[in-house]
Amino acid sequence: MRMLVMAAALAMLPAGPAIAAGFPGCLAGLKDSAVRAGISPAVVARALDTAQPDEKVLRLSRAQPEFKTPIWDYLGYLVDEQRVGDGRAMMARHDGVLRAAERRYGVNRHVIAAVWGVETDYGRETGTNFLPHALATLACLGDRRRDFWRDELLAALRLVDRGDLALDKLYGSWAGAFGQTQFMPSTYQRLAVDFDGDGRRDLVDSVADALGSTANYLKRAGWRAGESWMIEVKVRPGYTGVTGRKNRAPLSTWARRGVVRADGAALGGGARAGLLLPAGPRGPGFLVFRNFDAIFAYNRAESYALAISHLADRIAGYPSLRTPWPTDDPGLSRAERLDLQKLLIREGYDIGEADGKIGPITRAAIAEAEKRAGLPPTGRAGRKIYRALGGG
Ligand SMILES: [Ca+2]
Repeated sequence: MRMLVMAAALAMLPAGPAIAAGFPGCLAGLKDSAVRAGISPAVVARALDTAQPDEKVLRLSRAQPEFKTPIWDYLGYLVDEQRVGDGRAMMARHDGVLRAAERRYGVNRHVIAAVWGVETDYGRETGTNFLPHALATLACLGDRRRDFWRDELLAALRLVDRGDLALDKLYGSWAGAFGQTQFMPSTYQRLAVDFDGDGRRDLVDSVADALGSTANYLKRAGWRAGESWMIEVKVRPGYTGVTGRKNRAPLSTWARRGVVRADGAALGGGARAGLLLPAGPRGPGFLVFRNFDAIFAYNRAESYALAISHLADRIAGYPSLRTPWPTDDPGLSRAERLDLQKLLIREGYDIGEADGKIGPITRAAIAEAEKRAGLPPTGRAGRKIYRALGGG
């Protein structure tokens, strides 16, 4: 753990004068290509004249995950009661828009809302990096895919040039995803729609445009109207049969393989699904349909698609997973993570201000607290250390 923290600290050192020295020339080249691509010189100048290499962006682009997050931590954080409740409130507030998007694109409105909730907490956390500078940094100094970043930079500037957005709206993640549902600029260029009809595609400030565009994205990714995305199932203990999103079979075949619905209802029919067992046969199982793949396309991680799928179900009023995760140390909600940080501060750990974000500093403190409590030092924000410190 400590070794990894040190490795992360080393990676925080500046790129070095030798590498950064190439930046002005590269930036000039980017500006030339933008103008040659037809973007107005005034927009290019305003976007890039003051660009400097962004060390934070480079650091994040090079960061290696310190450990694999257990699926129950990931879902505990992304599908907590707060996000479910907020999702229901936001669905009520934007009912007309969500129903209109569902009608136009055939995509279930709870899934649209769940993408919004997972991507930016319903528009609350859209990112603070100025995209032209972040993307120029990656296009000039990134370790890989410099052409990809250059193209995303040009796509972002084109959105400003054609009047969809003002330049000062281009704030997002270090990797260029932005707006209420975190589109990459090239995706925005291709798939964003003007769903409120004001003539601009504004996925930053128009909830209607963002939700309509998200529905359009899912439809283009192969969403089929009226079909399911996921159902929770159970397999026999010790199941070693077929799994995998792409290994689809009719539900009747899964029933023959001993798979049963977690809610006890009968499993049958010709709809085709793949079986996911993210924590092995003892944990919750999921039969996932073609629509799950459309959600997967949004961020290309099965855990991510599971979070969206489950959050959509929860917002729609379905219960939590029926099978518990096979662990004696489940994950925490966001409120509990914040509370855990306050408890660590009370214990004297210097982790800065409690913000609910579990970074390397909080994880190091958790590992120390675990040792003191006689627990194995995992550095995870789990229920055991939370209870040991008096939480819950
Ligand atoms: Ca609009």
